Amino acid sequence: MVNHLFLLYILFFYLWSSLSAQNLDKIEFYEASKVMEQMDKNSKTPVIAVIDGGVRMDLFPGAIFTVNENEIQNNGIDDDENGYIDDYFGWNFADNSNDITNEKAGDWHGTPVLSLIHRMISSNKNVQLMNLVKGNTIDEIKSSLKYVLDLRRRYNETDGKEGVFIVAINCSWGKSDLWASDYTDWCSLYNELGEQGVLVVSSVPNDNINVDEVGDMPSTCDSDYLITTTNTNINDEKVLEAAFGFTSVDMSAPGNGSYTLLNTGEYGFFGGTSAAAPYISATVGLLYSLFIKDFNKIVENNPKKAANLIKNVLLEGNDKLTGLNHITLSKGRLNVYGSLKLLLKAFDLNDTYVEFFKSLKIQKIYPNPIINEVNLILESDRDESVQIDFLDINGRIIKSLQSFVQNGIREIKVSLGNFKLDGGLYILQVHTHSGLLDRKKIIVK
Ligand SMILES: [Ca+2]
Ligand SMILES: [Ca+2]
Repeated sequence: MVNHLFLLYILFFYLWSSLSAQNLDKIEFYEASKVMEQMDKNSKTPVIAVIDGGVRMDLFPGAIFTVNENEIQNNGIDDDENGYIDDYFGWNFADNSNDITNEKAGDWHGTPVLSLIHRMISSNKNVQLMNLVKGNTIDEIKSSLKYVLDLRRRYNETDGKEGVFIVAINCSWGKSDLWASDYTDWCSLYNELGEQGVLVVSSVPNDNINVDEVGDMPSTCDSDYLITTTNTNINDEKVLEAAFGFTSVDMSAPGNGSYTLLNTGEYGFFGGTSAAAPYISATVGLLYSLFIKDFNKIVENNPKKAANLIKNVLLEGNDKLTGLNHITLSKGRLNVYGSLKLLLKAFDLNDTYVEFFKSLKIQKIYPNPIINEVNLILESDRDESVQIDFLDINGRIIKSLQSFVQNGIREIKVSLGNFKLDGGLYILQVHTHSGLLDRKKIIVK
């Protein structure tokens, strides 16, 4: 009996870690982490503000939350004169108090959202979070955005002596059927935030609608500092129940199938558009957390330009998906690694970190399912011979072929000849003697 329980535990643990990992794997988070671990950290700690339903603070380590240092806790005085009394940890815009937990509101939504961000920044130690509780009225929403704006502006104006270095706001919510033209004040806040160096990542509705046609706020706001996010699944398809829009929706992230900490304190699935935005917000925080001398200078002297640059690398460095072609502006799904590479490239640092970059990649396999011939598009940074293996689902090599890659992109045709593979799922793996490896799933008909 004990053995069975133990096996079940192992199975659960395996499932949990592989479930949590697959979305991060999709956005090449682990590859990016390997490079980021080698880099020095920015001397300033960037903060991601999460405007949501409040969280169960007891489920997270206290050190991940930033504090408003110019405010003295619980003395009944608005020490920093920002209009909010004792907002040491943040503010609750729903009941106008400094209680940023969700105990009173009973809202379960903020914990999984914040936890998804926490997961990505937890090993970095140089990104913090600010948890703000969202109100339901548009005035309360505007107040929460203004609150962040004020803290970051104060930070900029005092050279970091006061205020908070907030670089992103995660807004896993919106208001359906509204048009930017009716809410110019609300929209202009995203520009004002951007001017101070704050990007806002927002989620589209969980509905298969075109927000360009039916409206949505803030999706329809035309701001260079707003990143509107739809939801893709692990197969890189847009989730059916997720909105889209060629002009209003910037990109996607794999929110679907996210396995995260729920408000109950247990792990579980949380996979709507609300789960997509956090991957992007966390990436913004991570990119700002790095020591990139010339970039850090821009952050200090021209925060708006820095925000623009980060938005650009997110949109340009993502993976282009045919399914997002006519329904999002950038046509792509978040790729942390791709974005990091573009940021480093912008400051001529590619060569410095090149040895940490994975330099062999299977870009595409087609057709898939295959019959007895398959084409591989391989990207490499060197000329080298490679071995191409077909593995069964137990990881056993059942067929190997030799070929070579060249610096750049090369297409290889692989013929199985007389060798017959039974129909089913296989793994195609390409590896070099120098230890570079990439693999992809294939189906044999
Ligand atoms: Ca205050
Ligand atoms: Ca106070």
